[in-house]
Amino acid sequence: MNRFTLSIGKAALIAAGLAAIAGCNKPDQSQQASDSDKYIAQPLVTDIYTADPSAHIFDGKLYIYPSHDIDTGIPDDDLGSQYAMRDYHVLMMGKPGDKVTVGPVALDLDDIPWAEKSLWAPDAAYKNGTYFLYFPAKDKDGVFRMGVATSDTPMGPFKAEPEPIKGSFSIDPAVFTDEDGTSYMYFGGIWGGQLQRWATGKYDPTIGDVDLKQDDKPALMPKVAKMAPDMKEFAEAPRDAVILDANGKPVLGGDHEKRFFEASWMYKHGGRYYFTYSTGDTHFLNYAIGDNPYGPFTYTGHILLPVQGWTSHHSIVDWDGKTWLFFHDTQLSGKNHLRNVKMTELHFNPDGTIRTINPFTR
Ligand code: FUB
Repeated sequence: MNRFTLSIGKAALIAAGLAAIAGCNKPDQSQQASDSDKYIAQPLVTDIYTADPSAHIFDGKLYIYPSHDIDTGIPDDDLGSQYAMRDYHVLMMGKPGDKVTVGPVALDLDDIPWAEKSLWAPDAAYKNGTYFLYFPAKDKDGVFRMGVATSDTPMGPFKAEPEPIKGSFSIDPAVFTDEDGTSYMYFGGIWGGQLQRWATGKYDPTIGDVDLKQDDKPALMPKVAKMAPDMKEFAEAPRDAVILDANGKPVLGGDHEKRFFEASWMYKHGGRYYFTYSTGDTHFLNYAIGDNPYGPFTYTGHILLPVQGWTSHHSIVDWDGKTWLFFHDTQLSGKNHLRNVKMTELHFNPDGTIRTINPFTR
């Protein structure tokens, strides 16, 4: 089943309601699932649809930088055209369990000179008094690039740089700052995220909408690049963050339960580097461990089993003495492109492996 056949099935169910959907960008309380106890966690926000949560702790408070899902009525396709998001809002929580504040618009598509559409999964970072919002968007040629915007507060508003980051491509930026103060961006996503079109190092639109269809060859790998001191450019050309299997060989393109699809995140635990990611069409969140920020990373296991909805995306942070997984599902809407973010505690075993989380109680 491809990325969107599931969506098309669901779209058939909602086709009768399409007229009502136009302009309906807020969760309808009457649609919300009544059997909320079947999920291990509840939506953090019910006023708007939110997805792809990148969580950070700034001055002891939790800030989540999510996508802001909207319903435009655009039909589903293999490129994810229905994910036609146009702005970002930042979420803030004072301490675990507190009510979440939904910030005003932090960045709008109309205020990004180079971007045409598709504000997908963002991330944020802080350095020397400035907050940085990193985001993917399609440029006027339909090619995903990565932009950066700055603010002097974590909630924004953010001001976008006039051009995308030089040498950036594909989607899902995740910026990790190591203990020595060096920051790295991890990024990439296959299928609608276009990573396969960069397989030769140059954008090739003829490569198609899915993957390279080379199941016996190494999979397309996520990318990593050190950030320049000003945090607005790459300090080097992006390189592969290679994911190895248990035999020390690159994970193969045909190994859909292990291979990288999208949704990079980096988390450091016990001095080791946990590269975490989504497997897309098999719907897992996985982790792979390395001993430096560039990898290679050895596939170790699943963090989260498939959630309700096609996409899975996450972040991991330490906060208030615990480790938290932020993720999303479609509890509020039942629709793949109208998601809601959640959080739940993550537990490590003594050997550093992660206890796999089931997002359902039944
Ligand atoms: O939200 C749009 C896309 O869906 C993200 O960029 C992917 O990670 C997936 O969650």
